[in-house]
Amino acid sequence: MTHQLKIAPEVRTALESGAPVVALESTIISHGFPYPANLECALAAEENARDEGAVPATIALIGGEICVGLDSIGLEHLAIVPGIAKVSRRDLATLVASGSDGATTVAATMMIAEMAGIRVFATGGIGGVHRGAETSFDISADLEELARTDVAVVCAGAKSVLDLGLTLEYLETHGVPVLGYGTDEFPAFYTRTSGFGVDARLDSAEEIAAVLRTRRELGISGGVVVANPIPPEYELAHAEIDGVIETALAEAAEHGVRGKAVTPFLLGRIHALTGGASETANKELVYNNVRLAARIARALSEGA
Ligand code: PSU
Ligand code: MN
Repeated sequence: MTHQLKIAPEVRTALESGAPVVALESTIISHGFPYPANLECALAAEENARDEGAVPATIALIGGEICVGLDSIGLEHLAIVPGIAKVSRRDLATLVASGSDGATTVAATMMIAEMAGIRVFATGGIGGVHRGAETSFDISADLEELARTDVAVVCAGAKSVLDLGLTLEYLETHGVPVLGYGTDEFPAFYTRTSGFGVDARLDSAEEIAAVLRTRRELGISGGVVVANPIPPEYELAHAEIDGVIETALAEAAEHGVRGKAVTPFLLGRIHALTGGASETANKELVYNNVRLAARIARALSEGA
């Protein structure tokens, strides 16, 4: 399988020697932020991984090649070129076969990380069950991937554009643990709280690594959500962000936005409506997640 992956030399060396590696996704670059904030975030996310002693491996398709670890030219390409395809599980083979570029979602990044042997992945927020899913059937493929693929995803919870209660129910049904890092509550991306609980609270990277190791020893497959709240100094006010999210959802409904376009549309509107406040929060929570993911990867590597 791995012969089909283009693994960057630094990532390959780290994986071969059991050194810590953190996977990073690329939909966040091509569809999660406007340029140049997207490039700044992608470069700084990699720096944060290095500062914590892990090798970053940003995952994307470039010309149909599945890249695990990108150089700055690859990152710039994803940040600048308009219209790069958003790649989830269903799209992967089609885009590889046609030699296309693609920005990988949490789902596709998890698949590729597992193929490469990377166990820890940091992102901003996961996809989930959308509000109104009982009629739209809009449930992110990220959740199904978490059910089946053996990678831990460090995130700041999920945005309340989603139905967080139903998202957590879905994860429970599929046996995906939601571990709160230093929190009893599932965070809602821009805010540290959501009113929903996590399955277990763990206060150190070592304890999280111990859960991942134990799952492997017990032969339990599938993903794990590590929910890491945004640092308090960057948290937005509930009242402010809730209103913006309602407006973005109403606009999506008004414009008849459907399918894979929904999440990028909502993210774009939230950024536009908050005039940059959410952009800073979004970047900082990503860096915070990358640093925790790096510490978990280090703890796994030290205990291996
Ligand atoms: N949520 C965010 N930021 C993001 C995404 C989700 O707060 O950038 C991206 C991730 O790549 C995620 C994808 O995997 O959107 C989910 O898309 P969908 O809802 O179409 O499954
Ligand atoms: Mn969807």
